[in-house]
Amino acid sequence: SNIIMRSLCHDLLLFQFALQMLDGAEPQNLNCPTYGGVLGTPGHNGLPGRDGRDGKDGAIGPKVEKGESGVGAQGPPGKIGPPGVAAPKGDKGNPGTPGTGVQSALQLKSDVKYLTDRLTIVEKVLGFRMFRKVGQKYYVSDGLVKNFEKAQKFCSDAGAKIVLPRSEDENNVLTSMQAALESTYVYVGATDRKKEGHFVDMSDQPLIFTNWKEKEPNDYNGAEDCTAIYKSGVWNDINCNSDWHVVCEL
Ligand code: MMA
Ligand code: CA
Ligand code: CA
Repeated sequence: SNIIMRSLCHDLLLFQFALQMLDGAEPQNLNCPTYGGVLGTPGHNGLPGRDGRDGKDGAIGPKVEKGESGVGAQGPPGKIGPPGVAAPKGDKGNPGTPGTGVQSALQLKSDVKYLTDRLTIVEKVLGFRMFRKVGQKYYVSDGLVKNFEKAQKFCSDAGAKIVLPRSEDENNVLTSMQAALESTYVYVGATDRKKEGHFVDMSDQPLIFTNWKEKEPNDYNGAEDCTAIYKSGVWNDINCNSDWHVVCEL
C-alpha cells in the first residue's frame, strides 16, 4: 500500500504540475514525502548542432600586374585572399525528451476524467451483492425479485439500466449470474409494448443481439410483451407482471 500511496502522490503531483504549466506559473519542484523523488523538469530542446568547420582557404588574392614583356622575371605571387565564408551551420540537434507541455497537460486532464468516470461506476458496482464484469460493462444484482416495471425502477434508481445482453459474451455472463442467483428467469430489457411482435430496447432502439428460444417470441395468450432469459441462456417473451430476478447493467 506504501507503493500505491507513493504512486498516487506521484500522480497527483504530476497533475498539479500540469495545472501549473497551464496557468503559466513557474514550475516548482514538488516532493512526495516518503518517496523523496523530484519531479523532473520538462525536457529541453536538443542542443543546437555544432558549428560547421571553417571553410577552406579562400581564392587567391588579386592578380598581380604582369611584368613588362621580355624584361624582369615574373613578379611574386599575390597575397593570399581573405578566408572563405564559414561553412553552413551544422544540423539542428535532436529534440530533447518531451516536456510536460500544454499538450501533455490536456492529455492528463482527459485521462483523469476517464478514470474518475470509471471509478464512479466501480463504486456503484460495489454497492451490489453480486457483480460480474463483461467487456466494459458490469452486471450487478442484489438477488431481488420484482415485476418488470419495478425491476426497471430498481435499476434506474441505482443509476443503472435493466440488463440487456448485446453479444454472446454478455449473454453467457448473464447466464452464469443466473446460475449463481438460482433463478428460473432474469428479466431482460426488451419489450414489444409499443408494437406487437417488434422487440426494442428501453430506448426504443432495435436489438443488435437476440437469443430467442425456438418458437419464441410467441405472445402467449396475447399477453407477453416483456423478455426474460432462461437458465440455459435462451430468451422467452413473458408477461410483464410476473416477479423474476433483477439484474442491472452499468
Ligand atoms: C409458457 C410461457 C410462454 C412460453 C410457453 C412455451 C405456456 O406458456 O412461458 O411465454 O412461450 O410456455 O411453451
Ligand atoms: Ca407481445
Ligand atoms: Ca413466450
